[in-house]
Order: sequence, then structure tokens, then C-alpha cells
Amino acid sequence: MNNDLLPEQSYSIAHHSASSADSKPSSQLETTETPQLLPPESIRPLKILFITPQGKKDEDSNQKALFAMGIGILVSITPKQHQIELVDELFGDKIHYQGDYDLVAITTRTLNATRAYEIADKFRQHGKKVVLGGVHASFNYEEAIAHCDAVVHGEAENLWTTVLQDVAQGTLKPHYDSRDFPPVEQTPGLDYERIFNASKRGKVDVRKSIPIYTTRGCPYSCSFCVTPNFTGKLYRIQEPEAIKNQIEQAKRVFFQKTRLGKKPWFMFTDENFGVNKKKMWEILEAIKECDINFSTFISINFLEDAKTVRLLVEAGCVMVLVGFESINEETLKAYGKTRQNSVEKFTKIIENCRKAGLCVQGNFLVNPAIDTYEDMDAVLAFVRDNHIVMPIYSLLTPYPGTALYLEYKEKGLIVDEDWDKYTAQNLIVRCDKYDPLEYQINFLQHYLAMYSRRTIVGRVWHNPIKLITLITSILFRKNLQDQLKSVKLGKRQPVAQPRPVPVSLQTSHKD
Ligand code: B12
Ligand code: SF4
Repeated sequence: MNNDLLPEQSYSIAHHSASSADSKPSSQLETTETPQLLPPESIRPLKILFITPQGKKDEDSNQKALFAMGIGILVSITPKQHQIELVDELFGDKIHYQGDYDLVAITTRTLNATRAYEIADKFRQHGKKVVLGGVHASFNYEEAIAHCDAVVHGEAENLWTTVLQDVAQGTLKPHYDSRDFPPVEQTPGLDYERIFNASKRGKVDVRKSIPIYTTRGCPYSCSFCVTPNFTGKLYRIQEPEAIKNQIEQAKRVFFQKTRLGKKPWFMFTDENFGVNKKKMWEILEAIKECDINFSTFISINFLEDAKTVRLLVEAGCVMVLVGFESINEETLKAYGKTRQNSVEKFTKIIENCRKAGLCVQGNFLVNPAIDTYEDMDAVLAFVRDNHIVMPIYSLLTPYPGTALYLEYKEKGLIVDEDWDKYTAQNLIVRCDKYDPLEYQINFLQHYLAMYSRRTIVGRVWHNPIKLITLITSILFRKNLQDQLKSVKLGKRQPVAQPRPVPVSLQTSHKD
């Protein structure tokens, strides 16, 4: 969450942002009406395979949760007569292309899009119907439809039963657009029992995080973020009691106590927890009794409030994930931010959180057009001095669907559109100030230095959660060492030529 810098636009890669993926005016694409929607339970039973693909360059260091939230939602809203199976490549699940599925449903992000297309192609060779959805396919209809039978654009809650009916009746259309259906005003809760039964995960201990969400959407408009054009500005909140029940169910079906710990670890996947402070407090009060640990994305601003910090800790929050993006006041100004003394302010907030028992994880962003090697040094010093837990350092990546993507496309600033490289660790935008390869190496060296032995020791010593901090730091360190080695060895990697802006993105948004 980066809305401390809002409402102005900012450039960064973050995790925060919400329901109408509005890359294309739906009228431009073929979206045929389903003549008559039958009661969902009357559709003939289908065998559905849901797949979460793993990007070819996706590292294990990307903190993975037990299942992708988009898939969790789809499973939970699929009418009960249908038979469901889950495959998650992030956990090494194997795909059986010969399976007798009526429908293969694949979720996409940019970094796993090419892998998703490969899987889709292979299933289609076996005569299976394939539907692609998720944030990447939503904004790249023309590209995605070449690999599947149908593309779903935007939030799927109010169109999914139509898709299933069309599959059952043999009338699947190439395109389903959330904007042609009623808006998702209330988001559904998760059916953990059904997810557990369909998934290949058994019970897990504290080392795995169980995903849950409490809110969807975000009212802000950061230009680097997909949310404003995707799940959208309508901020939807689940009822505290409903959240509590889901936590209890998830604990029962997914969690087992071991010597490593007795409290399950949940990952709140909200884009921006805390936009509605009163509701956030109600949720935190309600889940206090659940006896869990959890992490959540939240704006650093919200953490200035001592009551919020206290309620977070009392509810079991042990780690907040904050989008700092940059700590350099000059850089922040260049992004259009005018706030002064940000470093001092951040330091104080982080210290207060730690004292209260809350670790602060930080996301930081490097922009090759602005940030110098000295700026990288400054971020590194900030991470060390403040003992930031699990720092995530990203190279500016304009993802399709963001305002930034359109701006960079227009200005010709995107130099590489090999989606496999969209992990936020690769230089895919122009770098004029420095040699691009040297810049990439320098970035990785700074990232690795955030996981030097000395920094890890300081981090473990100063933070309340020691074992997890140590284990994750060692994992990150190992991944970064490997990455740096391969960039150095690989020297200049081949660059995939930029693609034309998809037709669907050339016109203004529908809302
Ligand atoms: C939570 C989160 C994470 C969690 C994931 C937890 C989990 N298990 O899901 C963690 C921390 C692991 C994570 C990591 C990263 N993330 Co993240 N993350 C998010 C966040 C904030 C919320 C995702 C979410 O839960 N959304 C709610 C669900 C319900 O939405 P959904 O998945 O889109 O699904 C809906 C529709 O898309 C559709 N749908 C989805 N799939 C399918 C499939 C079919 C067949 C159909 C019909 C429909 C359909 O139906 C669903 C219900 O409406 C988003 C922001 C956002 N707005 O999406 C960023 C976001 C997805 N992350 C992003 C990025 C960049 C990353 C990282 C690269 C960051 C980094 N520097 O490491 C890594 C990559 C990890 C990986 N391997 O993919 C970007 C992705 C941009 C892109 N175009 O791909 C986003 C969009 C944020 C941004 N910058 O705008 N992330
Ligand atoms: S738009 Fe919202 S969710 Fe996205 S980065 Fe900004 S504050 Fe976070």
C-alpha cells in the first residue's frame, strides 16, 4: 500500500489496488449474450481443472500462499454439482493433459502468461476447452484468445455461472466481460473445505501461509498499479463475523499444530487493508479470538495511529507489508510528492511498530530514469538501519493495464516485452543514464546486500519474529545469489521486441 503518497500519482510496483478490468471497451469485441440463464444448479455436472501456472523465471522467494486467491474465489462460487481439481505449479503439482476435463480454467499474471499459454495450447491439442482469466489475460485479449476458447475479463463472480452454462450447452463464447454483467457489489467468502478437497495440499504447519481476504478494491489511483483499472475503486468489505467464520474453517481444514508452532499463519491478500478505519478496527476486534498470526498490506500512514497498531497486534498481526517505494525525498518529489522528512517519519513509525510487536516488511522501487547508484545506497542504508524484515526491491515494471504501461508504450520507453521477465527483477524499460547491464547488476548487488550476513543478524536481533525472519532471509539470499550469478554469466540477454499496444487498450476506459 502506498497511499501515504496519495492522492497524487506515483510510480512504483506494489501490491495494492480493484472490479472492472477496463482495458477494452467490450463493445469492440465479440461478446454474445447468453440467451437464458438457467438456475446454476440445473446445469449438467462438469469436470473442471483449475490451474495456477508458474512463470518460467518466477523465484521461490516470491512469498507464496497456499493457493492463488482468484482460484480460491472461483472454486468457492462454482455450483456444487461440478467436480473440481486444482493444480498449482508453484507447489510442483503435475499436469495431466490426458485427463477427461470438460473445462480447463487457468489464471494469469504477466509473469506466468507465457507458461499459461503453453499449458492452454497443449490442452487444446488434446481437444479440451480452455478458458483464461486473471489480470494479464484481462488486459491482453487479442494475445490470450490465440491460445484458448474463451477469455474472461475482470472480476468473475457475476459471470462465472454463465461461462459454465455455456460450456455445458456447447455454446462457449470467446469473450466474457465483467462490464457486461452486474458489478460485483459484494464479494464472496471462501469455502476452505471445498478448496482443501480439490487441492493437492494436505494439512500445513506454520511454515505455509493460508490466504484470506477481508476487503477488495482501492479508492486510489497509483499509476504503476493495476487495481484502479481492475478490481477498481469500489471498496468492498466482508462482514467481520463472516471473516471470523472463514478463519475458523480454514484453521480446521488446513492447519495442523507441530513443534514449530501452534498458531496458523494467514496472509491477508487485500490490496489495501485499512482504507475504512472503522471497519478495519471492527474486523480486528472480531478476529482477536481466532488465535492466529497474520500479515497484511497496509499503508505506512495508517500505522501512525497507535490504536490501529495496538489492534493489529492484539488480533495476531505480526508483519505489515508497506510500499515505501522510495525513501529519497528528491526522488519522491520527482514522483510529484511533496512530503518532507519522510525518512525520519518512517523511522519513527517503524520503531513504534517494532516496540508494539509488529515487524515491518518494505517494498522499494528503483526507477532507471531517476535513481542513481547513490540512491540505491540510500535505500540499502535505510533497510539496514531500520531492520526492515524481508525487503522487496523491484525494478520499475509497467504492467499491462496500468496507466504507467500506456504512458511508457506511448513514449517508446519499454524495451523488452518478454512476459517471463516481468518479475520486477529485470530491466525492461529504457536506461539512458547508465549501461543497462551494469545497472541491472548493481540493482541485484544492492538487493543482495539487503540480505548480507550482517544485515540478517541485525534484522533477526531487532525484530519480534526471529525464526521466520531468519529462514526467509536465508532463502532470499540464496535466490539473489543465484540470480546475480546468472545475470553475470548470461551477460546481455536477448531482448524481446516491444509489441504494439493491444487494440483493446487503445481506447478510453468504459467507466
Ligand atoms: C495478494 C497479492 C500477492 C500475494 C499473492 C497471494 C495469493 N495467493 O494470491 C503475493 C504477496 C504472493 C504476491 C506476490 C507478487 N505480486 Co502480487 N498482488 C497481490 C494483490 C494485492 C491481490 C491479489 C488478489 O488476491 N486479488 C484478488 C483476487 C480475487 O483477484 P484475481 O486474482 O485477479 O481474481 C479475480 C479475477 O482476476 C478473475 N480471475 C482470476 N483468475 C481467473 C481464471 C479464470 C479461468 C477466470 C474465469 C477468472 C479468473 O476472477 C477472480 C475473482 O473476481 C494484487 C493486486 C490486484 N489488484 O490484483 C497484486 C498483484 C497481482 N501482484 C503483482 C506483482 C507484480 C507481484 C510480484 C511480482 C511482486 C514482487 N515484486 O515480487 C509477486 C509475484 C508472485 C507470483 N508468483 O505471482 C501485480 C501483478 C501485475 C501483473 N500484471 O501481473 C499486482 C496486480 C499488483 C500491481 N502491481 O498492480 N502478490
Ligand atoms: S492504487 Fe491503491 S492498491 Fe494500488 S498501489 Fe495505490 S494505494 Fe496501493
